[in-house]
Amino acid sequence: VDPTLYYAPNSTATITRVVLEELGVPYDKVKLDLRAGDAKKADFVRLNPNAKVPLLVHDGEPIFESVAITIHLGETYGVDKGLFPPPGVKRAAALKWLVWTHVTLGDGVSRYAHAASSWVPEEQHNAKAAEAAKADVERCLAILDEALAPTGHLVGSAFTIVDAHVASFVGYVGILGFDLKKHPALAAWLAACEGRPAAQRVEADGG
Ligand SMILES: N[C@@H](CCC(=O)N[C@@H](CS)C(=O)NCC(=O)O)C(=O)O
Repeated sequence: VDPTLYYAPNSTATITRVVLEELGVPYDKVKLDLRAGDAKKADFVRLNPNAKVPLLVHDGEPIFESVAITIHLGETYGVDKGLFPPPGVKRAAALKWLVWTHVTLGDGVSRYAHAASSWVPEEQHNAKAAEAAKADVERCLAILDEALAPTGHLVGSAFTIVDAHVASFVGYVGILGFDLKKHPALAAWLAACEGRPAAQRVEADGG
């Protein structure tokens, strides 16, 4: 079945799995064991020189970066279904939130994770850097909460795969220890996205 998704459970590729499920696109899955170094094996690196998941191969074209994959899937399968906006200003709003999530929110999250999280060796931790990163992430969460307050969605007033993608990322921010409950619109939106059948199917299948 085309496309083929290379993924690892509970990784950035989980975002792509949720998006594929929301769109109802049939796809083949290739599961990699990151701890066993599967992403660094020659056959995979030929397809993705970054040695990371997700990777989507569609019609022979290897596509890396989860945002690029979501945009491609949205354009290809989402517009007719009303799950991704057609070209125009609503499309721009979709791109804005997808890019913001990985570039602006993602920068703070990444700095926080490197400075304070259990998946980086403790001797590399840095309390001051963690504090600064935490403040940046908190600011981003407040921005997201304010954006969600009017309609409960990021683009227009109905659910799109932009909600699915960004919520999947924000769920991970919660796992890092940020208190999402103090942002009421964000918390309600996250619970709604996580409760959707597509997200539940991915969760039941290991993430
Ligand atoms: N910016 C990339 C990030 C992808 C990424 O960092 N993937 C991690 C897993 S969450 C990975 O595959 N790491 C390779 C490894 O641990 O061997 C995206 O959004 O697709």
